[in-house]
Parts: sequence; structure tokens; C-alpha cells
Amino acid sequence: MDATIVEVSTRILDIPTIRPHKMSVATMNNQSIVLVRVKTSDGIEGIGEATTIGGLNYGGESPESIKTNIDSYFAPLIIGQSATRLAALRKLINKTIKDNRFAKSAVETALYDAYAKRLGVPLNALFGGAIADEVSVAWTLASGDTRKDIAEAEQLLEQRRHNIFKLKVGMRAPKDDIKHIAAIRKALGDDISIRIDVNQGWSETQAIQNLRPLADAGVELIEQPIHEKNLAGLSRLTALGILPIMADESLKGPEDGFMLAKHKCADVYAIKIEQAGGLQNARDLIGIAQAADIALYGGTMLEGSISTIASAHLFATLNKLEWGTELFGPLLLKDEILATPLDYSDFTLKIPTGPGLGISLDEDKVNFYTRK
Ligand code: MUC
Ligand code: MG
Repeated sequence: MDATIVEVSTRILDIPTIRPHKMSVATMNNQSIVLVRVKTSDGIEGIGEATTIGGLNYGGESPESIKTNIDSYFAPLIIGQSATRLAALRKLINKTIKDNRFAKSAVETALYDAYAKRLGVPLNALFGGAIADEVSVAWTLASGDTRKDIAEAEQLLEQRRHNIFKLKVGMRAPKDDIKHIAAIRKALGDDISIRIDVNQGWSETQAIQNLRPLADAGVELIEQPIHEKNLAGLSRLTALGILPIMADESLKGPEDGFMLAKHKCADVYAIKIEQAGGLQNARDLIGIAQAADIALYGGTMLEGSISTIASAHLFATLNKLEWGTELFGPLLLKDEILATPLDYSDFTLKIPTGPGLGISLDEDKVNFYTRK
């Protein structure tokens, strides 16, 4: 008999960050992880995860809303359904539940983890199999202090953990951001890749005025400089050709991917499984980018280990990931909830080879960090 879904449970884990993470949208001192477990009638458990950035600072879903909506709407809908008909489950969920992309991503990850475990294959096999054994991982410098950022980057280079850095800007005046970027570039040298993320912090005029000075300061890529809805502005910035423009907040699924491609709004797409609405939607979005000759970057919602490794499984199946990934989320947290931490070494994250996500939880840690 076909295995059915028998239980869906959620909890929120609150884990402190190693330092305040300062962005133009929020300062994070801890991350709240919604952990989803799906149990099936043949005794398999799949796990998934959703995080947001600063509660509701980044988008319309919060850890609390994700938990409530999974408990109240997703769980009753999918309990009793076949656990092996993933496309039918996706159709049912999308027909019955609008929006809630982050919750959908967490539930879908758990369903894919369970399915791959049942088949005895790594999750990436469900997307054609990994081409790469590892993905490169950028680190975000966001302490808010230039000297601290330089010291942090130097330590990470020394440890061979990261040699690509994304700088969070858009909180200060642009001219002060440029001084900050130039100081970091000078300290780290020319071989290090420096990108910036404005998180929509600038007007189009500010962005136009600053593209050339940013390029002169050694920036290689600029992420979401202006408001997510200003597609015409993004298109104009991209057409200038001064710096590659990456879309992040503007991309909330394949339909946005199509609109942005149609109007040439970006050179690069930041692919995030949560923002896309799950692994399969992210794959659909990737297909649109590939068809439109838009380069790819593996983004993060500062997720913990579960969603980070789910993303890594998908990204490892791509024939090109021109700008690498920023799947460093677990390293921003003071503690790890896995029995064996993810393998970050030699500037990369290794793709596990075991069944499903290829990870297992440390249940004591999970209980310790569960919100009471
Ligand atoms: C974002 O906007 O890209 C990713 C890395 C980071 O530090 O913040 C996130 C969100
Ligand atoms: Mg971003």
C-alpha cells in the first residue's frame, strides 16, 4: 500500500547569532527557525525549515504565522494523503493555500526529504542528481563597523572558510558606504570578491549616482539596489552596464522571474527556495533564468542547517552557478542543531551523500532551543 502522511508537527527554535547582523531592513540578534516534521505511515520522517529575516521586516510571513498556518491549514490538508505523489501534493497545496511561500517551502522540503529517504537516495537525485560535490559559499559582513568587518574577513580567509564577501549597505549615506567598501577592498586586496546588498535601501537616482564610484571601489555585483517593485528602474540600471545587477526581493517565484526577464531587469537572479515558494518553484525559476541567459546565485534567508542543505542539494544539480552561493546561515548561529554539523571547508559547503537531506537532528539541542 502507498505510504500516507500521518503526522505534521511544527515548533519554533530561537538560536542567538554570533554577533548582531545589521542590514538596512533589520538588525538580527537571533534567528527563529520553524522546524517542520512530516511522518509517514511507513515510519519515515522528513524535515523542513522556514526562517524569516527580523520577524516581519523582510516580507509578509513571520515564524509565528508560518507555524500557525502549517498547523491550521497545511497539516489537516495533507494528513491522510499519499506521501509519494509529490506533484499531486503540490497541486493540492497550491489550489487550497494562496501565498505563504515560506511555509510551502518548509513543508515541501520535509516531503522531499521523506520521499528521497524512502528511495534511499540523496535529495538532489529528485532534481537529476548532483553535478558538483560542493558549492562555494560567500560570507556577509554586516557588523555595522568597518574595522570589525575587516578583522572578521581576515579571520575567515585565514581559516579558508570564505573568500567571497557580501557587504550589507544602504543604512548609511551612500558616500559613507563607498568609504566603508573601499576600506575593506584595500585591506583584503584585489583577489577577493566583494559584492554589496542594498536591500532596496536606495532611490533610483542614488543608485545611478553611485554605480560608477562603487565599481571604482572594487564592487563586482550589486544586489537589489532599489525598491522591489521598481522594475522599470531595475531595467534602467541594468541597461547602464556599469555593474551587474542582481534581483533578490523582486523575485517571489517563477512569475516574477518571467516578468524580470521579459523587461531585462537584472543580470543575475538570487535564487532562494523560501522566496520562490519551495524547491520545485525555485527549480522552475532557475529554468526561466537559464532560458533568458540570466546568471544564477544561490541565496539564503539566513536559514539554519535544514533549509541551507536543502538549497545546496538543488544548487549542486545546476550546470552553471556563475556567482556561487551565500549558504552560510548556520555559521551565523551560536549553536548547531544537527548531530553532525554541515561540512564547511576550503571555501565551500560539501553536499551530503546520505539519503534525503543527509542530515540528522540533535534532539537535545532541538528541545533546548524550542520556544516554550
Ligand atoms: C538578503 O537580502 O540577501 C542574505 C545574506 C544576508 O546576510 O542577508 C540575507 C538576505
Ligand atoms: Mg539580498
